[in-house]
Amino acid sequence: MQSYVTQKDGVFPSVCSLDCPDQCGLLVHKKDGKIIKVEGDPAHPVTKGAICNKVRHMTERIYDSNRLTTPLKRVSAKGSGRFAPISWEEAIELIVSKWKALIDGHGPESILPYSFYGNMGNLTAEGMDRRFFHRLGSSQLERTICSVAGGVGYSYTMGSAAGIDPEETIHSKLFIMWGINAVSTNMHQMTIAQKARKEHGAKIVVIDVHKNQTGRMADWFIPIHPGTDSALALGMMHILFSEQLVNHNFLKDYTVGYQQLEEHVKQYDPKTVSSITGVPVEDIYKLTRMYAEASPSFIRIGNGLQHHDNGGMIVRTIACLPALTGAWLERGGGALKSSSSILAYNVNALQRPDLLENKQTRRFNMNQLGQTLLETEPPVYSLFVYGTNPAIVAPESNKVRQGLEREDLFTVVHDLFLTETAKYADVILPATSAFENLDFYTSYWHHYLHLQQPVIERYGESKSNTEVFRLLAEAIGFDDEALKDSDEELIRHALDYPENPYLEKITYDALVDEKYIKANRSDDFLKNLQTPSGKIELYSEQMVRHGYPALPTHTPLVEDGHFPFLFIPGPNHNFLNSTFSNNEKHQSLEKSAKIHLNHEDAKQLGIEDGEVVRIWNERGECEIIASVGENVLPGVVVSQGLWADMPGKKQLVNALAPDRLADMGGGATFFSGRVNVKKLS
Ligand SMILES: Nc1nc2c(c(=O)[nH]1)N[C@H]1C(S)=C(S)[C@@H](COP(=O)(O)OP(=O)(O)OC[C@H]3O[C@@H](n4cnc5c(=O)[nH]c(N)nc54)[C@H](O)[C@@H]3O)O[C@H]1N2
Ligand SMILES: Nc1nc2c(c(=O)[nH]1)N[C@H]1C(S)=C(S)[C@@H](COP(=O)(O)OP(=O)(O)OC[C@H]3O[C@@H](n4cnc5c(=O)[nH]c(N)nc54)[C@H](O)[C@@H]3O)O[C@H]1N2
Ligand code: SF4
Ligand SMILES: [Mo]
Repeated sequence: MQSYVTQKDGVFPSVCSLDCPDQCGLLVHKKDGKIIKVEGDPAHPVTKGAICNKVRHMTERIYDSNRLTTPLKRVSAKGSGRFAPISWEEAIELIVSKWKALIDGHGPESILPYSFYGNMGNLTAEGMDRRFFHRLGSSQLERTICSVAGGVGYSYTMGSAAGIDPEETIHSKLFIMWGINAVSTNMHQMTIAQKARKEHGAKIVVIDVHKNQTGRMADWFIPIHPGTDSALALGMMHILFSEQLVNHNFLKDYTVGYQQLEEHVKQYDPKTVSSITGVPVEDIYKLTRMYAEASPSFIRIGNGLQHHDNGGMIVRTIACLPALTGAWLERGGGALKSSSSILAYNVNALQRPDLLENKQTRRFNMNQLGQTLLETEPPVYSLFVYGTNPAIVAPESNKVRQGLEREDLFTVVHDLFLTETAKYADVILPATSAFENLDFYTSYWHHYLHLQQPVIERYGESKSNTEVFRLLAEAIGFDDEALKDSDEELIRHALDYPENPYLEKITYDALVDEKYIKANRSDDFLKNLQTPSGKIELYSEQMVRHGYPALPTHTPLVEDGHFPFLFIPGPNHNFLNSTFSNNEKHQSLEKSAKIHLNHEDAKQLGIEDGEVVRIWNERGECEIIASVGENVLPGVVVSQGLWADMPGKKQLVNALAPDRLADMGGGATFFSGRVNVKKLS
């Protein structure tokens, strides 16, 4: 087959590389060897030709005049952002000589890789890089910034990261969008819900702390106090048991511990729950009866509600609800947090953890980068950042920046742009865009695995992640075959995985023909749960062993200073985390950074809509335009979007976010910080 790259003109299949559940099928239009348009692939069974505005403007990002074209070396003070071009040979030599000296003086654990899923391609995000850093024996990173707390919580109840097939939700009669801003962050789930509403009168209920675009589309929007969702779910369980709305046969056949749960939820009477959550007593009854009557009913569990101190327990608790009504038995009934177990591939073959000799190698939680750089003994002396932009996206940004400013820290950043993080680098390496690489993609929402074949030539002198780690391995003198595998070989290793029968027919060769293939999930999901008991664990002995209560429980948020407002700095519609926050087109779509404030609070503080306010706590401060209204409850402040500070504009919200860890998996607690607000005089 002729490669897409060598064909100057035409339309080529592709897949969206961004960290977004939808993982849309794309068609890339080329003229004279350049991309001129990116659109949705109408043949894709789930995403059906619809894509978001962000990616419709992807060409502007790929060919942005600020894209990096050559390696760069720092030529003045750290953080000043002044660099000079160097060759790849010089860049690799600089890195390797520095690392060799560090390894001689301080051992390989003085080096720390820091990465995330800026490109979701499995080779790019967790392929050759993992092999390389295992072989190097560097410190290891716990990649906990996104969904781990909820993932662990969900698994305590359900055994793995799997729920119903989202395509089946077209049959659902009730959609509860719980802590998810689906219009912005999972648009095709919203499309399915709206179609179900039109075709058979399905209802859409949104439970959120902010009435954003998703809330506005709901049939019923339920505002809730941040971090109290497990109390609401427990109150629903209280009513389900007390009004005999539970499915006893299902509980007997498929669950463990329902008798203990029935006793336990007696304490969560609607009045108590209302005082915790702010949801009126009659609404708790109404929601519960609606949930019990609608069949099939579907709960889409978002990521927002688990970015809290108690986020793991919140998701663990909500995940119990469908078992009480037996919703799982109906086609289109149940819940979905993530589908990532469905397309699980051979991670050990791809990442080769066996190459790491010292199994006691120290590990750092990525949510605490500032602490790691400032307080660790013996220190981390070198950081290699790729596929992430911690100067903006990590909590406690002021600490992160202080850490990055350390003169004795040697920082390498591999990215497409001179990001806020790259400004602190000693060496910057230019990265290819996903359209320039071979890779495979596994959605964490739908059940399709995609092959991405390169569509365009590499931009300037940029190199892919896998190429960079092959070069580093060679220059440092590692001659392991594992560090020489081609991208195609890496994909073949990853897909060779008999342990996951759903992948049976998904091979590299089949993907070259078909571009995307659906997991073959033919077994009975409920009969193959990966919990210790093989059943849905309403009562979990495993949790007791891990130091948690056995039954779902509401635990309040951690005290966070004495500031009056809870601050929820969420993502926005036109950026993807910090991606696009540096592209003019996307900035103009989003206009400006804002905080949403309840009009009662605004009145007390003398703040008018559109005025600039100062928000601060002991960690940092921002000055942002206030949007006053009824989109948030009193006592809550919400911002959207990960904007960088700009001259005269302090809008880096993560300067305010805590780097405490959530109750499970070392997850992030972006949304459990408190702030004060006042009018900027
Ligand atoms: N347009 C766009 N799409 C994206 C992203 C993006 O930045 N922009 N990011 C991508 C990534 S990496 C991820 S992880 C996902 C995240 O997407 P989502 O799963 O939607 O998560 P968030 O947008 O963080 O939060 C969802 C909602 O939770 C609400 N929330 C916060 N705290 C609470 C609470 O205590 N209770 C309840 N009920 N609600 C609460 C917030 O107000 C928000 O509306 O989206 C992905 N898609
Ligand atoms: N306040 C607050 N903070 C948050 C969140 C929130 O809701 N609120 N959300 C959190 C969540 S859920 C997540 S997932 C994180 C995400 O945070 P990040 O993982 O940092 O995601 P991005 O900001 O999109 O940055 C990805 C970077 O990778 C680069 N990149 C893209 N492709 C490639 C490639 O092929 N190779 C290399 N080397 N680089 C590439 C991009 O140019 C970009 O600079 O942010 C977290 N931070
Ligand atoms: S960001 Fe999400 S919705 Fe937009 S094209 Fe990519 S996968 Fe689709
Ligand atoms: Mo995320």
